Amino acid sequence: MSQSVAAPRSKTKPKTERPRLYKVILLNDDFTPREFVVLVLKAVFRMNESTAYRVMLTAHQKGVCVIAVYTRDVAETKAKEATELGKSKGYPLYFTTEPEE
Ligand code: TYC
Repeated sequence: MSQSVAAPRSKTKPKTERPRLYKVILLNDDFTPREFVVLVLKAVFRMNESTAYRVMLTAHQKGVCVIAVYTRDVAETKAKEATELGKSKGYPLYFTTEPEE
């Protein structure tokens, strides 16, 4: 009676690399009302009032604030959506994205 022995499986590199993540960055300006910035942060980035206020204040004081990290598509879509909300009210509010190191 012959017995078969399973051949060792070849070692393939598992394809589990994580997608690169992108930061969404809020830039300060001199014209957008603070309350409007807070409103946009709550609506687009699902922040609560106190987090949104803290983030707005950081951008106001330091010039910029990293507000969240997402996959590229999500980061770009949210940054665009938030910037458009400001634009629709005539404000220069601006969100940009940047890859994480
Ligand atoms: N600097 C604005 C003001 O004094 C408020 C503001 C904060 C605007 C943060 C943009 O990213 C910003 N009205």
